[in-house]
Amino acid sequence: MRILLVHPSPLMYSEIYLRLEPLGLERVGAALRAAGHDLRLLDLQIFTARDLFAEFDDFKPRAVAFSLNYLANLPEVVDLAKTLKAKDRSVFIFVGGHSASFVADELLMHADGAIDCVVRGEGEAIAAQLIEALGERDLKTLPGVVTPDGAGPPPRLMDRIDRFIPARDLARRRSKYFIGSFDPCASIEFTRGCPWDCTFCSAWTFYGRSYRQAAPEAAADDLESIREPNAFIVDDVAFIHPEHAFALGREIERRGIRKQYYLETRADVLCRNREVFAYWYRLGLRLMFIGLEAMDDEGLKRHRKRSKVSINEDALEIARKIGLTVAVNLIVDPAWDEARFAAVREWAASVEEVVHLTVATPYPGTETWFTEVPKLATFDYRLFDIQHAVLPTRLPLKRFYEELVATQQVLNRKHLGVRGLWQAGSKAASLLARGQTNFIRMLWKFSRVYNPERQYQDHFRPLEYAIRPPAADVRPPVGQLYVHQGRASADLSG
Ligand code: B12
Ligand code: SF4
Repeated sequence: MRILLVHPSPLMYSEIYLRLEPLGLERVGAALRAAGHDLRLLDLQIFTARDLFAEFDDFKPRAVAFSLNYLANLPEVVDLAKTLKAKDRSVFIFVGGHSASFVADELLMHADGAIDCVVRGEGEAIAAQLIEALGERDLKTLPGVVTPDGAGPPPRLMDRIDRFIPARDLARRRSKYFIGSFDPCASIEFTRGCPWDCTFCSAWTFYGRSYRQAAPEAAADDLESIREPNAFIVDDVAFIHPEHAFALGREIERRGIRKQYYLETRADVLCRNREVFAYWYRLGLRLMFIGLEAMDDEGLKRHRKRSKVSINEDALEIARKIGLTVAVNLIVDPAWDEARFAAVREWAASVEEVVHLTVATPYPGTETWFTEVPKLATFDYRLFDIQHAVLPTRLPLKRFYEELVATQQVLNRKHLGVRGLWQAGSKAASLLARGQTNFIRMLWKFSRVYNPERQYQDHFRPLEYAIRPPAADVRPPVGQLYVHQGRASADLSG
């Protein structure tokens, strides 16, 4: 069958810092291709809605599959599905991905018949079965499938996460994918899931707190097939288990694969496994992102981060000694006032690392969805991108954005200070020489995208689709938040 895979457009953060290949769709695409289907993929982070409609008319797909990882993209996906369905009533439209899995019923309600079903959980195992079942079987009997008439049993976890190597050839204009000076940059997955349980995060509830690893040989096969000189490791928490990280590294070394790597991990994992990170530095690891989240132990406890400020400090010291460039994240509490923003600016100016700020946002699938939702200040999905305030702010909203953006600007300027600009300049020149312009564009775009007036005005856009809050403000038993019910929590000891 002809199937068109679609990734929605970028959110604010991706307009500046990065743009990455739609790995989930490439994995689902690999599974559909293995079942003999004819596929095309259109990534709206690069292409426009007009391109999508032209592709639809040209390819004449019998099914369209949208990826919906980000809640803020929900209205866009609903509108696109409605337009495509109006063009051809017979086309089968389905949606999968992280956020879709948590708000399946709501998505179908807004789509009003334009979306035929939502697929909850990982898509590789079920996508081909779903297509095969069309017109043959009642779709609502399939695991993870939710239709307007009812839902099938819970989705099943795949036995091996490396069963389908991503169909990377489906992503067109690959030179558009980058992160900072890693331009161009591919993405790769070594592990799936997270065994921790932070209150603001849904990475662990999606996979039922399970944690699976790709076989080193399969991961190296995948890496070897990547042409880009840089790779973004998409794992939620990289290198939790040192033996797996070393085995991956040895396989990469044995094959003589040379690339530069970016990854995201936890401070305590870095402290515990410092020799792993030092070894990976020798293999090409250069950039790393650590979610510090709070500047005091009380804040870390509130987020159930299961770590301490002293561990965060040790981790930064270790990373500096290894020679890694680190970006850290702090969660902005909507209760922050001018003094608090000033204190953060002061702290950020005192450390070497690049500091990112994200605004506390309760998402469906997290525990904070139940504890914070009674306070929601907006029901607009589009504002759920952790760059907007969706909870009431202590400062007047406009003032809050002024402080937020002023702080981000200071941090950005520090990042691109005299030394940084010089380095960025020489990096930019070498990228330009190779025809890569993503990084250079990023350097000049900040003020246009991060703009307090724009962020404030975003709250007053007409609201067509409103978020459906939970029926009661009681936290359900944790297991009920899980998309994949499967496994017990994995070993954290490393
Ligand atoms: C890598 C990653 C990114 C990459 C994005 C890569 C991309 N182009 O998609 C980058 C770094 C750009 C990114 C940015 C952001 N991210 Co992010 N990201 C992730 C992360 C860590 C892994 C996603 C991934 O690639 N996994 C590997 C692939 C193979 O899995 P997958 O995409 O989930 O796909 C599987 C299933 O979801 C499903 N599936 C997916 N699509 C489809 C489609 C169909 C039809 C079917 C059947 C199935 C299906 O099957 C796939 C295979 O099993 C997730 C956490 C997580 N564990 O999911 C957060 C996560 C998705 N990100 C999140 C957030 C908040 C953001 C930002 C808003 C953060 C910010 N600082 O502003 C930005 C916004 C980005 C944007 N859209 O513009 C949140 C989402 C919250 C929400 N509910 O909306 C998550 C869940 C992290 C978290 N802990 O809360 N992110
Ligand atoms: S450690 Fe990271 S991925 Fe895991 S639950 Fe906490 S924030 Fe989410």
